[in-house]
Amino acid sequence: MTVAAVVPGSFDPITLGHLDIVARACARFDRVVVAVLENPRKQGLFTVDERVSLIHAVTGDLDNLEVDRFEGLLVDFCNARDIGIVCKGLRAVSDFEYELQMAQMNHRIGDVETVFLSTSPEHSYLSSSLVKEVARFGGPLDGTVPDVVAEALRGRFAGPAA
Ligand code: COD
Repeated sequence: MTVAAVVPGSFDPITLGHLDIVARACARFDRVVVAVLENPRKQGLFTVDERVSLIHAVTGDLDNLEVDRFEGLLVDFCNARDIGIVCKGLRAVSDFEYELQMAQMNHRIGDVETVFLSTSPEHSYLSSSLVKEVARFGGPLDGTVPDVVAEALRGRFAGPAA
């Protein structure tokens, strides 16, 4: 039996924390799909196309990984792609409450189980929002995002402060 998992998120942009969870998911599941949410109500720093290509650029070594996008409910994406497991990273207790609610709702409305991987300690403080804030003001990005993402962030914030 092939076990497939989805790692969903906004990935605006992908950080080393995300990447760690994705790589660890690939080591445990036969097939892993990173699914980028297309949210028409929320404009990101990067377009969904840009996020997808940054993810491709930093995951080339993961043979059992696919990158896709979805709109609407995650469970509908899972059903359409024949995926039974949602794999999420947990950073802190503050993540847990919301993630637990989402896991329970996803279990109720779709036939999916959620598994949580605990963040690696060196990545526990990382979020896309904080990384964008550091980048916006020209701060150092080493240890937070892959080099190609750091370059994209610097390019986005080049010029007069936005
Ligand atoms: N270490 C480990 N894990 C991390 C880290 C880190 N440093 N940073 C982020 N993560 C994990 C997060 O915990 C999350 O699980 C995942 O990576 C993605 O993070 P983000 O911030 O890119 O994405 P989110 O949290 O905005 O993504 C939310 C979803 C898109 C998954 C969610 O909103 C969703 O499924 N939406 C679709 C609508 C739906 O089906 N809703 C659920 C019905 S209840």
